[in-house]
Amino acid sequence: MKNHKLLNKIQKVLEENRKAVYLFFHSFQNLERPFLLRSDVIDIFEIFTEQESGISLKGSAFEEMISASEECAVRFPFACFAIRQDPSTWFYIRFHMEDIFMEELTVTEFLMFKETIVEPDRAPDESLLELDFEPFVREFPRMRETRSIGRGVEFLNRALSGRMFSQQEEGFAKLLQFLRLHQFNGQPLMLSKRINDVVTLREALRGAMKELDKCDPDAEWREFSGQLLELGFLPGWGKTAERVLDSFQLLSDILEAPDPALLEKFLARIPMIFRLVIMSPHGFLGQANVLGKPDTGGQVVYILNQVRALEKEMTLQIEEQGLDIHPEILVVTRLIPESQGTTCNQPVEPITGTQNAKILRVPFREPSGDVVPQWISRFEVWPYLERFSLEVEREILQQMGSKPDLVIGNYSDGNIVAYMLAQRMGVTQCIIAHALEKSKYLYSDLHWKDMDSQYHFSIQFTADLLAMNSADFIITSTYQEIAGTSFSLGQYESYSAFTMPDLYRVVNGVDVFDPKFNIVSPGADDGAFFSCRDEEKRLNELSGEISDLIFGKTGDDSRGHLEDKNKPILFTMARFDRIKNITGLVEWYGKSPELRERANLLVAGGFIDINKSQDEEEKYQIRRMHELMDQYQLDSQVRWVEFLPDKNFVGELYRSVADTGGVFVQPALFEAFGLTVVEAMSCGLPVVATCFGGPLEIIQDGKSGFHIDPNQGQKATEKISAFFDRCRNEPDYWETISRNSIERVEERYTWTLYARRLMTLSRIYGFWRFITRSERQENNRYLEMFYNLMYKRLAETLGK
Ligand code: UDP
Ligand code: LCN
Repeated sequence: MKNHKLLNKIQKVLEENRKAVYLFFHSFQNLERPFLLRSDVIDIFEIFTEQESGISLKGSAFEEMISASEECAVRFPFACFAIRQDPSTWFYIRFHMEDIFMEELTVTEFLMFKETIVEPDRAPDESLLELDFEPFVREFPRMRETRSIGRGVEFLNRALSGRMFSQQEEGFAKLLQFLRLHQFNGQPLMLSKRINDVVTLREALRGAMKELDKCDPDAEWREFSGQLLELGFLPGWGKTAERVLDSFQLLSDILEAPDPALLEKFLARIPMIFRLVIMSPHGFLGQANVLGKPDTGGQVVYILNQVRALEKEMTLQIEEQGLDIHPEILVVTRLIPESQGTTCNQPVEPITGTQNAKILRVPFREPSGDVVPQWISRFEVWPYLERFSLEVEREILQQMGSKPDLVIGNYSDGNIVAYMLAQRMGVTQCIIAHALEKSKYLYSDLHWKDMDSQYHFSIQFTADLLAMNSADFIITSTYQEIAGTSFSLGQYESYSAFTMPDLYRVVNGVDVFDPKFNIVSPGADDGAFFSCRDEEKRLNELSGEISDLIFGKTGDDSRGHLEDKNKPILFTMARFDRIKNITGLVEWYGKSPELRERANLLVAGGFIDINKSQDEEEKYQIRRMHELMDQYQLDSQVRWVEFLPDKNFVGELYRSVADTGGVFVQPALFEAFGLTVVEAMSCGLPVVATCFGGPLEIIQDGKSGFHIDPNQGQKATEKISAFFDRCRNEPDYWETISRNSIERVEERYTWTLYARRLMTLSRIYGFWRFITRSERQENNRYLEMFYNLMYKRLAETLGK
């Protein structure tokens, strides 16, 4: 047994409290399920320790183990626990429930134990394909501290520059090689062929800096470039003499004494990203009339804002480097001929508010070559993606005239296509998860066979593993998306070890300590979402329409009529997915006379007429909404309107709700990030949001909003009622939370901060990709095999 401190302590408890441990496990005999979650194990333990026979285990190492149990699998006479003290400390223990002994298991043994429970008729499958990515990164720097997770770039720079410059001259030669790479449309940038070794570079730098010292700092490149060109320097170092001198000094300092901070600063200004491709195939990706369509939500909003911010930042940076080049961005999605009133049937659509960014749409094709005319669900896209990626590659080359400098994937399908493109075109690959499915559906890995006909998770998780392990860097919106919290697993962490019985077993799928992870949080569109106190900007012209929306009579597209217009409004708005828990909120409200007395409820989402919906999950939620409105007789206190497609209108609605002294409620069972939360906060509307997912980090509970546990409806309504009471007693309280919300967003969640950071990361990871390319070959080959033998086979089978 490895020398885990906790294990030794548990061993001692077993020896000293054998009887209590036996009786604890004895209570497992009545279990109806073989798999227990952390909350189940804790509940069983609490009930047991309330009895006399259990008291001795209270406060012991055994209790410590129970609270850290991520899951427990039971098959008589064994109970196996996966213990997670934090993302770095996972271990597995097996208890013999009759003989009361324990032993540590390897991750493989633990996963095999689970497999035998799911498939009791099969012998333990020693030969099942086992995936382990650890050997490929063993020689690569890895972080150790949980607080460093999500700050990979700083760590990577420190670690790799130390390594690269340990043999200084060799390191400098690599840097020189990298600087000679840059060009745009065949025109070389930065260094000419004249500078072909480090000695020449040093000399040239000395000469150039002397020249520049004599120049007016504001002089532009064309005014002083003559001498520099002679020395071997090409455009790309800066717009003004001052900036060029600064870049030369940075490089010269690095060549004198390499330092990671200097290197980061220097790399961050190298002009190397001019053409960018953003992949997002599923759903309806357009600029109007798309929200409310199936599979279409925050990801689309995120991408359009991202593009505008990135183009602005790229233009600014390219200009600062003295180049007259217009960056180009293509957002690539699926062309849907039957476009349901959207522009998704147009092959090319310029993005408003940009100079040179477009949506490029490429259709899915059947094996016969016929175009797939209709929208298809994100769960069904897999058989089309490889062919799609080939056509996309051709279209990109045609549109851009050259390969892109960076490909960014979004969600599982966009990420796997980004992988295909980056591999074939040899470009830097970044991925963004948004909301992956694995953590949304309980036991989606273990019981994959039961769900595969509907969801095809076997393919999706394979795609996720490929994308995560091939990406040069990964952007997340929050920390917990990577590594979770003390009580929940991170979205990425859930890929570190899992099994899909009879398909494959993953013992090291992703490492949350990998320096490829970086937190770069999105923001809200400040043109639409601004403070309710900004009277000049407010869209007062919409007040009549908004008043109708909130207080109007029941119609075809609304239900309920708010009788008491003087109460503050509780507002919620989301896609009608199960996970958003909107009907959960309506039920809490229905059951809480206190809350009903204090506020009206406004719900925006879905359709009132169920026949208008195309989505099964949405239909279920619509049915449930009607049932709840009837059951709790809510028609005079709840106003339900259909989803709202116009962001400017939505912005003014948040502000109008703020005018009533109201709040925005986001009650999701899990929310990957939660753009609505940031939008409402930007408008100064206090937010009460789920503690599972992004809102946990966005909001500081009690300061810039409030957290609620979506599994504890009564407590949630009590907390909201208490907020309204406090607002009544302390006239400034609502205002304080409102102002703190705006401050919080301005400090952390803006698109300008996002774009600056993403551009810096792209350059730095691009650089390290170039430097470490030979070390990554084994990993790439392993992925290629996994792609061909597993992903492709699964996707082709689904297509038949
Ligand atoms: N949204 C909207 N109208 C609606 C519902 C949502 O405009 O009726 C917008 C909302 O303003 C936000 C996005 O859709 O910009 C939802 O993003 P979020 O991250 O909150 O959730 P997702 O839908 O991505 O899960
Ligand atoms: C998907 C989600 O479910 C949201 O939580 C995010 O805010 C959105 O994508 C944008 O990343």
